[in-house]
Amino acid sequence: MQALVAVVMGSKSDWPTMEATAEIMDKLQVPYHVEVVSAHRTPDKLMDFAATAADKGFQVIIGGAGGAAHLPGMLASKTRLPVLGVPVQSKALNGMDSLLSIVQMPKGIAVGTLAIGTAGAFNAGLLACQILANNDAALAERLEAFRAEQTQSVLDNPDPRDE
Ligand code: RP5
Repeated sequence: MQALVAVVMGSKSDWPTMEATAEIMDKLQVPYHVEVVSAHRTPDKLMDFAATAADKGFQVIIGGAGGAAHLPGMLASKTRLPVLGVPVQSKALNGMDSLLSIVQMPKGIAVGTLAIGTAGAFNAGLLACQILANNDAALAERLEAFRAEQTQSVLDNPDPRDE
């Protein structure tokens, strides 16, 4: 099946975070591609990946990186596809470095930046699904069901002392 979302990350060490992106896309049955593409260690691969992504049929790119996190911005510089950036929580600065280096894109090249860590990774996948759902009625229904299930689970468990 054609992968619609490309999930790339700077290092294998980002996978425990970026797994959350895969989790929601698995749940919503959106086909995706996963690959390590490093802005620093494999810069030529990064440029080629971004330049050919639209022709390969991807509709959204999610880039997760930590530290001096150039990956989402560099991807965005070489593709017209929407790029969602996930700041991976770094050891030295807890992800503030990742967040600031992804979010502060100069005017003219856009990156949609999510929260630091697994919440951001999950929401990047969710947002990609929401973008795709504009042109996919079945996916839109699965999204509505996911949201209804989430709401119901909170309503069914109002006591904070319960598991
Ligand atoms: C970034 O450097 C990666 O995205 C990762 O978050 C961070 C550390 O990478 P490793 O040294 O663990 O490979 O490029």
